[in-house]
Amino acid sequence: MRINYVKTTPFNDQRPGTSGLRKKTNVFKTDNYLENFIQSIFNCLADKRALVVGGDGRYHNDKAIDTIIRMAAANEIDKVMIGRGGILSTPAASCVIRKYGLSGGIILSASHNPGGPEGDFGVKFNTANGGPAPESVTEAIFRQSQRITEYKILNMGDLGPLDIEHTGKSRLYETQIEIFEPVSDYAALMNTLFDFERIRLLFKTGFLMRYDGMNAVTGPYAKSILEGILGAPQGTVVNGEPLADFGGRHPDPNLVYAKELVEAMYSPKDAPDFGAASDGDGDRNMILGRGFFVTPSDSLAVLAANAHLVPGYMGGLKGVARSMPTGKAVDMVAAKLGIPCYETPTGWKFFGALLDADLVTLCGEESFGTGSSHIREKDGLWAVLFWLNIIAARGLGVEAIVRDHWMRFGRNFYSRHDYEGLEPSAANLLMARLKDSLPGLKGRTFGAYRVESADDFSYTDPVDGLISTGQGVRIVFEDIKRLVFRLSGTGTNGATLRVYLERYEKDPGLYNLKPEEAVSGLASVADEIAHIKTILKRSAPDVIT
Ligand code: VG1
Ligand code: CO
Repeated sequence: MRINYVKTTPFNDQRPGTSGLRKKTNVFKTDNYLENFIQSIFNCLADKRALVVGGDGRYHNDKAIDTIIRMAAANEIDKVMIGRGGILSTPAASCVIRKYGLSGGIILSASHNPGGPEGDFGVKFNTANGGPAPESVTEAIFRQSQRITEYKILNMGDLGPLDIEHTGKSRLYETQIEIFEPVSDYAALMNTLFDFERIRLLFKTGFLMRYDGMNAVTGPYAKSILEGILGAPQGTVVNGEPLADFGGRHPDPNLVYAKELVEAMYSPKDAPDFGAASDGDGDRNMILGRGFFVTPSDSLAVLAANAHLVPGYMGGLKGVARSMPTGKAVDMVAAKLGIPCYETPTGWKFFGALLDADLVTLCGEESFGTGSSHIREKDGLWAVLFWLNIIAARGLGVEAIVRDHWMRFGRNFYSRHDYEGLEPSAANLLMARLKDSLPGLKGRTFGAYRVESADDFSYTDPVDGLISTGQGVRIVFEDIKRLVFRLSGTGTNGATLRVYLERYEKDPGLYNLKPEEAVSGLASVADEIAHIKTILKRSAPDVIT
């Protein structure tokens, strides 16, 4: 075995977005593309003690992992831990980094984006706190990627790829290799947070659940924890096998892409009591009751309001945080609990700083992401177990818990409209014009809606004082109604405009409105203010969640 020094040409498109570097799989397969980015990460590593590597099992996962291991050995990383079979969910990676005090981790996933040769691939780099690298680090990696000329990789001679299918320790060149069981540490952590005994009793009484793994990474985790440890009936977990093409699914747990689960939960006969799904890399969650959908913004609020029933959170919450576009339901809970509520830009790294400083305990995003101080990533299965714990402790179903929540706090109707595959020039034009119009909006009235404030969100991190500007346009109307506009940082097909609509009501007579009915007035105002239809030449959003 010897080290090859391979010439590479720098790339200009390796700036990681909201959630790592995400590109079409074909781009990652072009010569030196992955290698260039990985070497850039290694060039920025001050601490080369130990890394964890794993992914969501999507197409190209195995090849990329083999490349990364050989590059890690050539770059003199002391130790590399690899999830058996190359499988590791994003939350489990965060758990392992923290538990074993590693220098960081490399997670291969494009999250909820489809996989396969025509789909997407991605690389995320997490630091020693277990969370996504902060901007200072990702920018340094990006600068490296633009100027490096060479990468180092171990030449295995005739040995072929390293066997990662069996757990155990070995040595590769000077690097210690440990293949570990990807579920164990994560399951042990969950056991410290939730009342597993109580959840076991719930399943014993015949409580029926359906968990859709979407043929992505969480299948093995859910099977082991739900069916194995907690005694849910066999078959509770469906689509539980991680597949390279996710079984042709779009592994995004929402009402559109988790259609099978939604149909089962809304079936007039024999719908299970509780339904849930996660995304490609396991950090997102969707929560359903029988014939009932819980918006992610409501879910965060319900978890906060019921946290005292869950062992890991019984001591109380330090504070809560939500991303700016996320509905304000959790704000109402924080006010009642008398704890701070932080509003951050989109992306988990901002929560990481608050969690590290012990300012918050729970946090969440409208995009089906919820998490807590237990790790530094959002955590799909954790949210599902949290819900199970609440259901078991309260003896109420999902719908009853949410309706009771609305009676106490009011209802935040919420909807997100996505316009996908846009010409970037059109999307940028819309945002630019919208920003230009902001100063004139205050005090103006659109139908029944009077603008209270309008700004381009900028965030000052309370911990390090760093300022992030241009984080989305928010237009606040009287009586807690809001519109938010921002461009996606994770799409790989042209640009995506996200319009977030929120309307708060505290009249129980209105609680049965359908969310789309409730926000239809706001949707018209959004078009009037941002000229969506004319600038984008679209008559309706592509996806509503
Ligand atoms: C989307 C979501 C955002 C989330 C990000 C990463 O970003 O809106 O809330 O943090 O994905 O999630 P954007 O920029 O496309 O809106 V994941 O599950 O990819 O780690
Ligand atoms: Co994800």
